Amino acid sequence: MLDLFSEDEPWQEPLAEGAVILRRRAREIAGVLYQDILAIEAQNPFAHRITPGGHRMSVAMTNCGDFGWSTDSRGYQYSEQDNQNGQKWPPMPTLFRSLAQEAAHEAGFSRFNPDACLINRYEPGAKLTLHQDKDEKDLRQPIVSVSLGLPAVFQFGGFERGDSTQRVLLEHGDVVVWGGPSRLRYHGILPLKPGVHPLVGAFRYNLTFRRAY
Ligand code: MD3
Ligand code: FE
Repeated sequence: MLDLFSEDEPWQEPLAEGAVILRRRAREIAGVLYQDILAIEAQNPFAHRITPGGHRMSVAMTNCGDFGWSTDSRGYQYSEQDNQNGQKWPPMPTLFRSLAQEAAHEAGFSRFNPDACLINRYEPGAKLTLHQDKDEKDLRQPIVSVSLGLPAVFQFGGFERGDSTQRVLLEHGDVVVWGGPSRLRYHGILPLKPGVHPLVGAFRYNLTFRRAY
C-alpha cells in the first residue's frame, strides 16, 4: 500500500508563533532516556517540593545539569546544589543534551546549549497549575520539553493568567520547542488520568531543558 503518512515517522505541528511540536521525535530513544532518568533518580530522588505558599506540589521533581530548579519556603530558584541534600545535581547525560540541541535546531534555534534540565514526574491526579517560566536569565533562549509515558492534556494560554487556553494532548515521545513570543505564555498540565504505560508504568515524565544563566 502507498503510505502517504506514517505515524512511525516524527512530524512537526506548529502551535503558535515560536512554538512547535515535534511529534514522536524522541520515541526511538525513549528507552535510553528512561534508563538515564532512573540513573539520575538513583543519585537524586524525585521529591514533592513545598511552594513558598506552603503547598505540597503533586508533581515530583529532580534535576540534572549544572543548575537545577527547585522551590522551598524562601522562593523559587536555580542553584548548583540541591537545597534538600547540599549535593551537586547529577550531570546532564550526553543523549539528553544532543536531543535538546537537535530539537531546538529543527525549530530554528541553532545555538541552544542547556545548562539545566528539570525532570517532572506525574502520577495519576498530579497536575501543574497555569504559570509562566521566567526565572531564566535570557528569555530569548527557548525551552525544549520531552514527554515520556502516560499522555497528558497540556494547557497553552496567553500572556495573562486569565487569557483563554487551548488544550493539546502531549504523548510519549513528543518534543516541544517553546521560544520567541511563546516563551512567556502561561501554561499548565491538567490532572493526569490513571493508566499504565508499557515502558514507564503508571507515570508521566517530562524533561524541560533550559538555559538558566
Ligand atoms: C511553554 N512543565 O516544568 S512542558 C515546567 O509537562 C512545565 O511538565 C510542563 O511547564 C510539564 O515548567 C509542561 C511544556 C512547557 C515547558 C516550558 C514552557 C511549555 C512551556 C515554557 C514557556 C512556554
Ligand atoms: Fe513551565
